[in-house]
Amino acid sequence: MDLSRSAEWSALVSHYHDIRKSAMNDLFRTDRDRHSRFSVSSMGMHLDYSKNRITSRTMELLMELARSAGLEKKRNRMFSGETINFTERRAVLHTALRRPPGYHMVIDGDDVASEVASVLDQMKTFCGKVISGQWTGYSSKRMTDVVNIGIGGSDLGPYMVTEALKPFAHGKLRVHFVSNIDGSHLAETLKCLNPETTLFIVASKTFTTQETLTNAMSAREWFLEKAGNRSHVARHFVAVSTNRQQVEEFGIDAHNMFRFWDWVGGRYSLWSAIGLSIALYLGFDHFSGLLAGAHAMDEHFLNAPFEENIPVIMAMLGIWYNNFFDACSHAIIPYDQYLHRFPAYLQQLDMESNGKRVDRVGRETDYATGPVIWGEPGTNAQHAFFQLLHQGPGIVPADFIVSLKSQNPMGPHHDMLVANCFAQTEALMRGKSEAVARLELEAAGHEGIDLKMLLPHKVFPGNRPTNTIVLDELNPVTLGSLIALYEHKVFVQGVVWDINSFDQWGVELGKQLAKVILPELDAREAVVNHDASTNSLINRYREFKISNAPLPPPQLSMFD
Ligand code: G6Q
Repeated sequence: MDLSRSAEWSALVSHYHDIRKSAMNDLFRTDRDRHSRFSVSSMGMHLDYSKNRITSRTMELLMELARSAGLEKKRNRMFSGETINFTERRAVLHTALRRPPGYHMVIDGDDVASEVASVLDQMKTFCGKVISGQWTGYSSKRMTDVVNIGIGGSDLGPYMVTEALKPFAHGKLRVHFVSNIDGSHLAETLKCLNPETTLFIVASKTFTTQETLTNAMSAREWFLEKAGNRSHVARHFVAVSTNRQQVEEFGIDAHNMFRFWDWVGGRYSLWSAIGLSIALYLGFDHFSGLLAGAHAMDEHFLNAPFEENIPVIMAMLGIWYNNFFDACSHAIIPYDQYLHRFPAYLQQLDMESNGKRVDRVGRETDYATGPVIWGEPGTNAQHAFFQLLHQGPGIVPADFIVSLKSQNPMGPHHDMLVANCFAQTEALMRGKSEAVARLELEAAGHEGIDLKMLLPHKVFPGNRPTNTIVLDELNPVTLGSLIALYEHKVFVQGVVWDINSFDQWGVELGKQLAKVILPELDAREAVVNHDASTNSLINRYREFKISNAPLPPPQLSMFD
């Protein structure tokens, strides 16, 4: 399909011209059913999307666009394990990881249902042993700390989930995440750990990732400094990977390897054994709850009509702003401190999936694709970047996420949090007109030239769109549904934009060049084979290294 020349796209362009000046305030005033028409409740989650610049006609046209992109068929192709990630020749089956057993599907010779069930069993048994203290370290002490060493998809999901579900942790294990190649990350983490009671999970799909392997090797050195005997590594290092050979070469016993499969993309892998740190920290039952919540969202995505389908609605609203209002970013504002890593997690999910500029047949798109995703928890965000949301020149659509139930009821805190969340979406929509701003200034005693100078700064244009997602409670099940909601939102957008949401070639070039530069940092002669800027940066560091190199040990002959 030639998206931007399709009849459905053109209809949206002309509808945009009809609607772009309409004010949401007026739409609410003239339509008493607006809120109930533009909200959906399901799975302990309420999506209110009535504060968007839409009418019923907008939604009809957006759903027509989704249908014309073949969404239904493409959604079914993903769920049934077809090779939709065609540039890597892989199926995309993270949904199978959270599907109850009893179905039949064979991918690359793997009987998917039984493979998944057997790894889940292995995880369950292992978690049981570690949590109960039956699994002991080399000095017969139980484990107190788990360190997940991984990066990207092998870090962001588990880290985000363990932070989000802290109140559900059983408390017998602490969990830590080391991802950055910057030695400070590992060093700071190890400072508070005892090798006798620390379990390392080396989480890497490929087991070739430079950062993860380097961190894992340094962690092993740190461990062996105290433990001494290499045979002790087996009690303290386990691996999650698709690459058994590399895992064994690293020195990890294959019995302590938890496998997953090529048909699980890195950024979609928290549901696989990559979630081992989650299962250890929360207990296996809560990990199962997370999977169940995600599966409920899968079923909803598969079965709900588009008009009531939460991921489809959110995806098409995103397309409405990205492609027709030229909004090029999207903010995620969880009014929940436990979700403080959720925007960072979604950055990878969305931007690595849909940050593509060529369509499926390799043509450059003449329309925008993935937006910049960003955000921070409210209310902190209000005191930081909300200025731009309210009075900046363009619109930044935003998702506000809040729970009815607080995990830490304490005086007025939760009421204040919720009031701020609702007030911000109201303020973004309502704005403040020049007339109201003038009255307020006059009431405060301003007049004449002083009032004239202040007035434009006090006006809020309003009409700024938001979605509000209200969870009954943030718990393993609702978090599972929430994450799966965004996964499917990203999928729908990729389908409409006709891009491959499941590869990530854009991360390769920098890695290749780093391999060239690494040995050059120790070159004896000045490096000259890059551009002038890169040469100069390399040489600056080289010279620093040379001038700070430890002095060679004194030669005896010098004292003869
Ligand atoms: C995600 C990406 C990427 C990947 C990391 C880690 O979709 O593929 O973020 O997860 O590069 O890769 P490994 O798990 O192979 O170490």
